Amino acid sequence: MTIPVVWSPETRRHDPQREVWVGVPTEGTEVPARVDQIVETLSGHPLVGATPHDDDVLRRVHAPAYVDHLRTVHAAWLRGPYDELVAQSRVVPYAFPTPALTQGMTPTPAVATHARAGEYCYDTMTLVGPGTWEAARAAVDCALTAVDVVTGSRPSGDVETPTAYALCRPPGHHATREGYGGSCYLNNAAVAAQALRDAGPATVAVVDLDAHHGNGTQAIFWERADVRYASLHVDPGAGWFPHWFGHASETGAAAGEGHNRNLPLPEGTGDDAWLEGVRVLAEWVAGADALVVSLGVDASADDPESPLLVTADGYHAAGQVLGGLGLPAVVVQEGGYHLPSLGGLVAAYLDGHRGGVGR
Ligand code: SP5
Ligand code: ZN
Repeated sequence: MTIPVVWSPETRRHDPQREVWVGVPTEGTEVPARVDQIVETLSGHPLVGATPHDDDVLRRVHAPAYVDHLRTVHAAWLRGPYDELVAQSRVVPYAFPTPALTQGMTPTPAVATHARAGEYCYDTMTLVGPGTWEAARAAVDCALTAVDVVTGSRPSGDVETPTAYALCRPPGHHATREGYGGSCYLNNAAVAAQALRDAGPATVAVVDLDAHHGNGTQAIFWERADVRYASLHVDPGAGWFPHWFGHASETGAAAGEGHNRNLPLPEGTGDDAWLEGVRVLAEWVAGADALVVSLGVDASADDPESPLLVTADGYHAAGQVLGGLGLPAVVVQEGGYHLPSLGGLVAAYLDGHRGGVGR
């Protein structure tokens, strides 16, 4: 059985070149070659080109002022002109108006682009370059086109089992309503969930298998009961990104109280305990009308960005569990950084989701 793979060559245009981590420029791991690896490995599935969608859903999931900032900040940087002044063509913030600075006062938006960047970007690892906006926006089109496939407004070639995979890059689950970080700019999974809601399903569940907690998705749906967020990830309490969120005590607020669920896992967790967590989350979301899977494959033992030890067999089994829910599903790519194994892990998940046995 095959699953439509929605992609766009534009997603390759984001080339951050580095991540500034603990003050040191390191070689980034969220690289354009990830797209090629996945496309090549999924060659047995039908490839669908993403179609352009307007900004309607995007501007309801994200603050319009943030969307406008992301679209324009690189051009502003070039006018800086930081490329001439400091030989730096990528937008990198250096100061952040967190409560440590603002102390209850309302800050006036900064004039300097290098300060303005800190109003929307919450870390130093997530650089904006010449093609970043185009790639992130194309990733949103991948997610929205996958929703079209699943909701039947676009032929999928297989109407019985409405499932589609969106090859989104850059990833999205760390992007909040008003900002970006963690290698993420626009929250593709949140856009998919909102678009599914708009298309009919009364409740949507987002199950996040990325090794890191999807703090952005959690934040976007924090006060909503119609989109439930469930995540399995390395414990931020053990010192892992996103550090401040992802704890089991975070259960939502207001109308969303009880509609958020985090299962933090210890470093070194392997298939058995991870799959037990997948089953717990699957049971918890079973009553939903549609499913979004935030498919990060960085929980793999080979991955350089996480200490979890999940195997391809584990991802295959996770696909069987979530596919077994029998819900219309949009599977959205999140993290996963070990180029040689990345595509195989995605393929393993998708084969499991569609009830396949082989890889
Ligand atoms: C979507 C996603 O998986 N984002 C991951 C963000 C976590 N990155 C934080 C850790 C950065 C440290 N990387 C330095 C490793 C040196 N190779
Ligand atoms: Zn991750």
